[in-house]
Amino acid sequence: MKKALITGVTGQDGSYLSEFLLDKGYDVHGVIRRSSVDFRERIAHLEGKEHFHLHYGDVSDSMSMLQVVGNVKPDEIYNLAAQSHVQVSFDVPEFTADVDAVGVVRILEAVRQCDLEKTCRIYQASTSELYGKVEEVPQSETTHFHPYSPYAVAKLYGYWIIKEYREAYDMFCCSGILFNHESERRGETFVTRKITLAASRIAQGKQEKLYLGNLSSLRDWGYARDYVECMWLILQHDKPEDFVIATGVQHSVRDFAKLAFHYAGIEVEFRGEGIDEKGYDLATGKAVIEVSPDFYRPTDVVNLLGDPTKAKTELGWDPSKTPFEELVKIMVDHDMQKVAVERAGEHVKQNLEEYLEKGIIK
Ligand code: NAP
Ligand code: G4F
Repeated sequence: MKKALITGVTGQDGSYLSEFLLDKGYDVHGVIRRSSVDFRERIAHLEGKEHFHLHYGDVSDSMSMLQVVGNVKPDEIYNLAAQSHVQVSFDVPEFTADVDAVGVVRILEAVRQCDLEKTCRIYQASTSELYGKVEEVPQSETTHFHPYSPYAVAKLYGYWIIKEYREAYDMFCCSGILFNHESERRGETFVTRKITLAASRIAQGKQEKLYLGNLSSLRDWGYARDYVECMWLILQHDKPEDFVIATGVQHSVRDFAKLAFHYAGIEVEFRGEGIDEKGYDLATGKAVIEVSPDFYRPTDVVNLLGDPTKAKTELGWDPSKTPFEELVKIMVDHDMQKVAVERAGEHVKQNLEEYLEKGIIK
């Protein structure tokens, strides 16, 4: 039985990857951080399973990583741990560098210190943000990097230190340069999930308006569930190499919002420009989407489109498994249901309070 160690196991990708590897028959070990709210929503359904184990650790703490790697002795490590929010990286640049850049070398060194460098394969969660202020469209494995945020600069260190250890110590370590991938488990402050949740709340009368930043920003959005397969394929390849993982299809934030609201039952038309652009509900004439400069970034990456040819030909991965329209629908369907359940819960609570107050129930 192969052993895999996943950092960032509680995140969107960590949860899907855990499911994927358990299905493949792996013994899966995840690194978790202590938090005052010990509610690990995305992996709650896996806790207690025979081959799923959790270890406390932190990639900013060398000793903890050394201990976890030494105890588990994994065949494969998937380093997904990161402060992964680009806008937040402008507020906490030093912390982002510690986790997203130096965290990578801590893992590589832990593997070497535990004498596992000849047996343990390492996957590094790299990103299309490396292309930043893009120098070529579409972007491939040979496109120049031009990082455009503290997050991207930190991830660039991660990319190069992986390459360095591969060449210096002959280690099997690789970067997957993943373009944006989303899901119903996506963090609620990333633009796609922010939109699908807001569309669901507005459709069910729980929210008035959605405020967004740059509506014209272009992304190559895929489904996270499909992308974790690629992480595994990269480590099963006969030689250690880096791969671009993307769909090869591009849409704007505006396109995403229009389609998400459509699936939530609201037809939206955008009018106006820049900060004055608004999305109007065609049935009521009310503006349901507005632009707020609070969500503008000091430097924004606006034209990401990946070329997945290498992953397709060398790994046999299918980049068109979940088309854009299906992804948006999956997310909206999930959030419509989530909001409906929340509303039902509020209703029950209200009734209960009323009955208690009136003494109908004690
Ligand atoms: P996510 O949902 O934000 O998850 C990040 C994970 O990292 C969480 O489990 C978090 O734990 C953990 N973490 C943060 N700081 C840590 C630390 N110091 N030590 C240990 N764990 C730590 O991110 P995601 O979307 O799943 O992305 C996974 C990885 O892929 C990240 O490295 C991200 O930068 C990269 N990536 C993502 C995309 C994308 O579109 N999703 C694209 C390219 C690359 P807590 O739950 O305790 O906070
Ligand atoms: O959803 P986002 O925050 O994702 P971003 O910045 O592309 O980063 C994500 O994908 C990267 C891969 O390229 C990962 F490496 C990274 O870890 C993360 O998962 O923003 C997407 C775009 C940006 O251009 C942003 O300016 O949407 C624009 N946007 C417009 N309004 C907004 C908003 N982004 C957010 N988060 N919130 C808004 O209200």
